[in-house]
Amino acid sequence: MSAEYGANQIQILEGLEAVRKRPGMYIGSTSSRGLHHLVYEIVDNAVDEALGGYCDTIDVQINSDNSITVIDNGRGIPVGINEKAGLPAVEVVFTVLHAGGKFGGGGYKVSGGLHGVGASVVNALSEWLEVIVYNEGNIYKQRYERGKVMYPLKVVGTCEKDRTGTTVTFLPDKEIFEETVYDFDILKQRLRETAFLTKGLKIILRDDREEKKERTFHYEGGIKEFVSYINKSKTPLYDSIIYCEGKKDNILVEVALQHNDSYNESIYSFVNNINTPEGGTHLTGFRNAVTKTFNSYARSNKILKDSDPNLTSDDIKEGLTAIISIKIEDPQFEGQTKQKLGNSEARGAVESVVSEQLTYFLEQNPMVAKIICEKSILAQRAREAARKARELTRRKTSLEGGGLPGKLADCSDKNPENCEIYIVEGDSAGGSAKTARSRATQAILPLRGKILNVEKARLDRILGNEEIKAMITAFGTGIHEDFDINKLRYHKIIIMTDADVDGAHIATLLLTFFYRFMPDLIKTGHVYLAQPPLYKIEKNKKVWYAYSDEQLNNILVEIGRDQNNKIQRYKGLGEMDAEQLWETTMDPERRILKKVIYDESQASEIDVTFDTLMGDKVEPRREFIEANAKYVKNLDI
Ligand code: TTJ
Repeated sequence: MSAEYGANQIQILEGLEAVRKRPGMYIGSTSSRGLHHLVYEIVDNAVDEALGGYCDTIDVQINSDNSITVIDNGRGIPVGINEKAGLPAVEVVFTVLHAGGKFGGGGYKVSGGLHGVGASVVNALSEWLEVIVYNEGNIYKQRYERGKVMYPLKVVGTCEKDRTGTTVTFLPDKEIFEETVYDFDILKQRLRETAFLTKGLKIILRDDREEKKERTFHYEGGIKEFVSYINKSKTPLYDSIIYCEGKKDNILVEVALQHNDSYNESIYSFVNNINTPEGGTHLTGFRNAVTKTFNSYARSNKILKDSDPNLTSDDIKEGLTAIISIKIEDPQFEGQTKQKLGNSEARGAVESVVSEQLTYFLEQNPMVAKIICEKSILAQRAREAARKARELTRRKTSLEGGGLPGKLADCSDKNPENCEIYIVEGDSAGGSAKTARSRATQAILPLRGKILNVEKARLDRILGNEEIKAMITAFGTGIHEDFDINKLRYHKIIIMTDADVDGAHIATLLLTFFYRFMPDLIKTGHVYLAQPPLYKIEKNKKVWYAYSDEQLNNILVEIGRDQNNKIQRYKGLGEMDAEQLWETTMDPERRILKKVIYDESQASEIDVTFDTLMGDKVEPRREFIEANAKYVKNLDI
């Protein structure tokens, strides 16, 4: 053994020891995240082989002891001696830091991206790792423990000459990782994404622990299928998925897109299969191309008139689902988290490939082009209208007391803490409430009929709605990012609707509006539901009110059931005169208010609830109204 060999060995051991000492520096964390990262690190090496066109199947297995096996059918990591290290190349791959890519000889590397630290880091952080290479009819094997070579690479058997590939099995080190149990779903998510991004590649994920599971991801359509997958739970605006593919300056560009009927965008960008959540030059190129191409198409086809302003990228992105995937030899990642592509040549490459092919697609598919242009023009108008509406409400609220809605009967007290506003269903009940109220502290805002469902309308329509405008100006807080709780003009906002299904529905629509536009109003406990009585009971000139059937029964038991009882069932607020309304529902001394509460930990659940129940189906809506109590807490005042 030469002196040089010995020196190399020492270097190697020092290198891997450094990884074990400061694992976070190499894989980000030693939590579940880092644990799963080990798998991607190994799989990405096999994906590189697939990108080169030498491998079409990758098997990933979670073994019963939580070790992981990754099998590919590529050429196999070379077993020949690497001159510089004087060792088999495969041994260098697993024992020398940053050795990845040295044997690739060009090409786009998935491995080596963000945290692309290579197989040697996985080896250093594994209790043990075994690699098997099938090559030229021989089966080679080597084993490592915590990075240390257990024996020189050896031939352990023979195989068919056409059987080639690499198999790696490793057990993450419990001394390093806080978590050593693999999560099938986490791996599933990431491997599915990898399969979408590498068209034609078949990835099989198997779980051999107690609960046996297996999933295969294989997409001949690649990112086109990725887009349909994302849009599956939405409603696409047209059938085709627009696809652009090309190569420029040695950068491979792939883009797939389709619009759906929502108002949100779902755009994901990747560089060498690595997600770039902060975007970068490739995303800028995409945005430029899309904006330029749609504007010039819309102008030359007179969909946009000469006097119309240009569409912005935001207009075109409304309801857009898109995947931008590029392959580049030397990706430069920037930004705080190194998740933003910096290579300036990527901008031009994406822009030119997308402009050219999108232009061609639009010319070939005028129906689709028209749908997208029209959707974008609607978005443009909505944005303009929303801007105007927002400015209007902003201006109005800034004028103290001025510009209040005509329908509002304001209170005279100017201290918001003392003030309440009743949002009342219907003009007639509004009239009674105005007569009944205590002028100093109680304001009344009557709303006509059903209010707009904000889940089903675009911002401009919402802000153009008279009822909604009236509420925003009356409250004084503004909405969304302009919302300022300190400007709230009434510390109690009280929804007063009929005690029937329609009334409950109106209350729900109002709560939805508050939830979407001024959630802090609910979170800070300023929203209440008034409780009008259901029954009026009269006996011998005495009067009782019942707010539930149970209460009615209790009263009847107390006063005795006989013919002298006169029971009236209120079908709506309108059946009460002003005095009755005051006594039963508005007098702070006697009324019952329910405070609407907001459970932060249920936020996404509430989100889904509103989405589902503001739909067209009547039954679930009824159920929600009954279940409404979940979000509403009793509060007797
Ligand atoms: C490199 O260029 C010569 C032929 O072999 C190429 C290569 O490295 N192929 C390769 C590596 N295929 N598969 C791998 C690989 C697979 C796994 C599962 C893990 C690792 C570290 C590498």
